[in-house]
Amino acid sequence: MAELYGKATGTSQGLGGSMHIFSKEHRFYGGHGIVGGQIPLGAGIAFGDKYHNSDAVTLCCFGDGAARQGSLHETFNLAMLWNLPVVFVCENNGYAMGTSVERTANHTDIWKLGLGYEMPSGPVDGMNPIKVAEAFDEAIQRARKGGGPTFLEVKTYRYRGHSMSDAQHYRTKDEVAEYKKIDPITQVKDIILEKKYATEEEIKAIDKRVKARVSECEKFAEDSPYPDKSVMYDAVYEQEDYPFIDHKIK
Ligand SMILES: Cc1ncc(C[n+]2csc(CCOP(=O)(O)OP(=O)(O)O)c2C)c(N)n1
Ligand SMILES: [Mg+2]
Repeated sequence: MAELYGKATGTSQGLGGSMHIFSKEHRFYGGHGIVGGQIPLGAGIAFGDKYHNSDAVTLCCFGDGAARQGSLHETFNLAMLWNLPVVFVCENNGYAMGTSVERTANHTDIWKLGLGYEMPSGPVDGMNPIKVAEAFDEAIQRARKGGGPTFLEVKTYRYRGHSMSDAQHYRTKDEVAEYKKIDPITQVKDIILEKKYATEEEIKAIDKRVKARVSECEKFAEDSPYPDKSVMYDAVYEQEDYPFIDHKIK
């Protein structure tokens, strides 16, 4: 939350902001401002793990818009060639900003992009959490046993606009309402109640606890200081003799 607010107490010391929430300690490597930039980076992290004989598996998540970037193909090729422990996850939420999947290519089965590289690939019902868990489990186990990459196209939906300035003229309210009927969180709640894993009251208590935790995080972020000007160039490449601007902080 503090990173989202650009505060010094954030995981990237406030230098990353919403697009570069990053924690090496927790193996959480972004957010990337360059759409699809994380695809080759994810394979690079998996390469590092393999090189160091770690049993870690990288989950490399990106959107349907990002899947149309050319670097996906170079990455898939090398990930297969080097048998890297990585699961590529395309979260197909139907839109890249306001551009529907149908408008970005002549085919809409994004998972099929893996087939050209003989990568185990398939669609997953992203509105069904159990199906998602099963597909991820299988892919992670494969990577951990030395079976290499998997490509999962998780078909889901984005209820909200891309940003606050998105007037959502590209879809109807009915379309959004249809997806809300099969909301994954509601589905999980129904399963929990049906199987009597918890009562309605217990779920309400969990909701309350989570809301309190989020408010606590918000307050922590609001009360934290902004980073000092002196760290502005700490995490970027810097050329000492850059001729055009005097970028040294006074
Ligand atoms: C290389 C690049 N091109 C364009 C943009 C502008 N941009 C930001 S988000 C976005 C759409 C991404 O769509 P998708 O991958 O489906 O992700 P989603 O927004 O659905 O999470 C675009 C085009 C960018 N950040 N980087
Ligand atoms: Mg998208």
